[in-house]
Amino acid sequence: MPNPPGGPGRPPGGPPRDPQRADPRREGGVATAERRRTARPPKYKVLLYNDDYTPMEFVVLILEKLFEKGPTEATQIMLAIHRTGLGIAGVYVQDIAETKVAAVHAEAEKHGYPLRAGVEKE
Ligand code: TYC
Repeated sequence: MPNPPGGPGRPPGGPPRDPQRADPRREGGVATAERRRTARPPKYKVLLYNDDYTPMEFVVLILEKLFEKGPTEATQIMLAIHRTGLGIAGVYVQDIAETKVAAVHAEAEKHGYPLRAGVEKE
């Protein structure tokens, strides 16, 4: 169901809230009653680093298979890494991000390529 007018979580009836304050989630955490019960877990960027030896096609394949990118986006990310030195392959909770890094290294080592990945807190 869509949110009622005036913001989510408001009981029906009563005066409309000041529209500037319609959504307490935008107020810096004042409305305790409407705050999330569970904090969102911190997210981690998985970074891929450029090197001179890993083939471009292999990096595109890694981005498609391990990071669920389509061919166009995978190619754009790979080229950005090639030009700038690093790029973001995806953003995940910590244990997933670390598992992705290990999978990149395992796959690269299997093929004898020096491709490296790492995580960085968002
Ligand atoms: N620089 C590599 C080449 O010219 C391609 C490459 C792109 C390597 C991205 C790693 O993360 C990387 N073959």
